[in-house]
Amino acid sequence: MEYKFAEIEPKWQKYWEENKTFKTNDDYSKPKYYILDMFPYPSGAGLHVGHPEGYTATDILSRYKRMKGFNVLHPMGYDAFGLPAEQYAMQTGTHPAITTQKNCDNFRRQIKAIGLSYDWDREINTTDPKYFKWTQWIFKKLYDTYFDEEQQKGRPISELVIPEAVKAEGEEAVKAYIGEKRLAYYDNAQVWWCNSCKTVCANEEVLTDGSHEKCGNTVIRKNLKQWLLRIPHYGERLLNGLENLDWPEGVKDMQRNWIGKSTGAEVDFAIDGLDKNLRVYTTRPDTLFGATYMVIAPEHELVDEIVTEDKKDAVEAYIKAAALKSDLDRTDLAKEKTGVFTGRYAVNPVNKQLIPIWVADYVLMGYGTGAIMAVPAHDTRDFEFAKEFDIHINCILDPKDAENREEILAGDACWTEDGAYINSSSEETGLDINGLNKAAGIQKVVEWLEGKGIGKATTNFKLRDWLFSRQRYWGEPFPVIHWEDGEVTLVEDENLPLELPNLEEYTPSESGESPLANAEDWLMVTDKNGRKGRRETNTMPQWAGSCWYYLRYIDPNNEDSIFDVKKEQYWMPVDLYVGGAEHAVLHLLYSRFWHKVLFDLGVVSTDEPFQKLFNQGMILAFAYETATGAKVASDLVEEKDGKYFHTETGEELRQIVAKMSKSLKNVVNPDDVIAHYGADSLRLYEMFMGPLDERKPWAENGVKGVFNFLARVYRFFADPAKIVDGEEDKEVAKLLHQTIQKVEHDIENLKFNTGISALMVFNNMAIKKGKVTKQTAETFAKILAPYAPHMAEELWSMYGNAKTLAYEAWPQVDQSLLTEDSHEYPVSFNGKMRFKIELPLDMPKDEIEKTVLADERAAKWMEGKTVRKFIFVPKKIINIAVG
Ligand code: ANZ
Repeated sequence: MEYKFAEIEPKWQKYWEENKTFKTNDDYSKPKYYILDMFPYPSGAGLHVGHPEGYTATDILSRYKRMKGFNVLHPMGYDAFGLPAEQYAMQTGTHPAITTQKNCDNFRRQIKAIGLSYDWDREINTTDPKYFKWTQWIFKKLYDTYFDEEQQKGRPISELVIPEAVKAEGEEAVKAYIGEKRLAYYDNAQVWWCNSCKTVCANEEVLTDGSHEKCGNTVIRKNLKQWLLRIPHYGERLLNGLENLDWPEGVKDMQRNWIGKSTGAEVDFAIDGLDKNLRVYTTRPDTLFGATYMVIAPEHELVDEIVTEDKKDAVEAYIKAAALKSDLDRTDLAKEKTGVFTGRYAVNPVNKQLIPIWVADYVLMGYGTGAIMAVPAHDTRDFEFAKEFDIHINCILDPKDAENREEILAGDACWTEDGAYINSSSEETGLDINGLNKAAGIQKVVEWLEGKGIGKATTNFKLRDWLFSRQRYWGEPFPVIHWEDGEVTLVEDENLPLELPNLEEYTPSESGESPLANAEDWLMVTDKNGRKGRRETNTMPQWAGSCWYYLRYIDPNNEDSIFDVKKEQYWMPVDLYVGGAEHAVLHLLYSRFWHKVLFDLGVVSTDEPFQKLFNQGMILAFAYETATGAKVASDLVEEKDGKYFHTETGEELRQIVAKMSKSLKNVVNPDDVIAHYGADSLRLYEMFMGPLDERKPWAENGVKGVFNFLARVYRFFADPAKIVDGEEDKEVAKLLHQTIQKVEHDIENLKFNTGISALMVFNNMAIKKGKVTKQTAETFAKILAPYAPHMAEELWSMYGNAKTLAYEAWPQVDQSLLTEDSHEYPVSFNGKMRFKIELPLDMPKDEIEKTVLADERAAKWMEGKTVRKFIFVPKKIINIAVG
């Protein structure tokens, strides 16, 4: 009864494939369950054991739900645009589509070898023109949508009401007005630019010293025309939508922080000597009396006007230097504050005092209005700045009980907590908030500002417009044409998809445009009137394809529309989405944004895409380091009696747990695990390692352990001599039903590791008893099936069943077998558990005491001692105090 997994597994994989066992039909008569995995980027390295962790979990649930009578949608695909294929193309000239195809084929082969029950007829690939046709279509929708503030929803741009005043200004003004409302727009945006590589760099590619990670050349800030998406309009909706989602709290919090809603006010300060106002955003309008200077961001549009003649050179030099810094560098609290005085003053509206206007890079252009009123007495950054540049500090909140009150009142320390207002009245303007508390202070000042028409309450979001273009070849082309007269038009739906041209050269063009600028034939277009145009050369970022892929699985081969409406209504929302925690913000926020826009436009029927989210924990591996902490590759390590030594130096090494990485040579390839132990062992071990959401190290021994379990299962359950007819033994029947209940409960709660333990316990019992009935054996095969489907199918067919068990009904728990008539008590002596004893539930206490004390196992713990107390808690514990 040898467990020949290498024969069993390919046989069933072939059966499933040939019979299309897991093909999903849109059977509306059944309840649906949509289980989604985060689809992989098909890298050249193939799968690592981290991928199958989430995939196995969702596969177990899918197989279980099918047996529970659900119509399960469980698809797989590839997020296949991306830089590596393009870089490979630059080096070798191999078209990225070819590399990608090869990698996808390898991923598919690897995934199939794990026996995952995907419906392969629904496979999608973001680089397939039949797929990205619809990515382009959605982009067009974004372009043609505006956000109606009043209704808090996206609406077709054709419904936008143009104010009369704008109309009066003429056609250009109307166009500009519409352009400002579109959710997708084309504008100058600041990007990092590497002059030696002639490419835009992502923030992550720029090192802290301002150099390009790849070539060491100093990058510069450059203004380039880019596509941007107005995601901040959906800030409020994205925030509120989180409430009803069954997502990890940590992920929700990260999204909340990223959205970063704050409430405050915009206030206009008159600029001395100019007929202009400087508008600031503040969360603390109540501190206006403490505003002793102002700061504008170096990129602020009024800088040139504000700077006085004698300060021009200094300010210009400062702005140049600031352009080289990242936002993080600029706002880091620990960094030294820098800035320069513009020579000009503003008028503080609450007391008419003149306060200096500075340019400083700790104020960012992309947040609020890009200008602030600085309140050094009560804001740490402003305090540091004022100290550095010797600016007046005016304390307006009495810290009352603070230890260093005198220091604070004198402006020698910063106070950021609440307090009672002082120095907060002005005879000249009539405003007085002295004595109020913070909430009342804010309210009074905002009302006063609104009454005077110089300020209003506003909400701000940290969320910025999403920079939605890259200077790359291997991405979705924008369906956009820029005409010589300045007009921008989109490619008509019937001409989608707009495919990528074939190129000889994948290196970026001289001008810094994407390689698409080299594709002359593709690039230049002429309309029927002879007007010349040029296609957009940027491509979409990798996020685009992954923003909506879950929708295409619903109807992946539909050529006429993005999907069938009825199918979408049936399948959405996704019931469970499983993937890595690294996608807590960007991917999940971006797809929620697109989904909400599509919802507003009536394309999808739900407001949120993913009802439940679960993050699997990262799989780590053992690694080795020397006494000085130097890492040693795993192939240079040998084990002797539980200790680890360097094979070359003989030095003893420390075993640590680290991320799998090529350099540590500790990456585990699922192909190797399958070759040694089989796919069912791989699956089982992935789940048995520990709770799904925890980080845990891969250990070869553990794989051996679950392999031994499966081999024991096979030796017993595949042995006809062990499978008998007749009535099942009472104890076996009871444990079987307890096991069904436990496995079911654990699958429903994604606690796969403990479900496996229950299966192991049952297997031990069966082996101990030496036989089980055929009915029991069949039931066991069914509850084993989600975990170890190849083995389960094999046993099932051995028992004479002709068809797959994938759609057999999940066994019903016989509750009557579970009602307890006895309980197994742990028995402790002086608080230490010594043995367990099974006692009838209806046994009176005095008889229990007699039985326990008379048990031969108790004698050892009572020898030479007397029983002082016998504590008995029904259905819980027995504790005996002896002394
Ligand atoms: C005066 C003030 C007094 C402020 C005080 C704070 C405390 P959050 O809460 O993150 O929204 N600020 C506004 N725009 C800024 C920009 N573009 N770059 C840097 N800082 C900016 O932060 C809002 C506060 O950050 C605003 O309120 C403003 O400083 C500053 F006791 O105004 B406050």
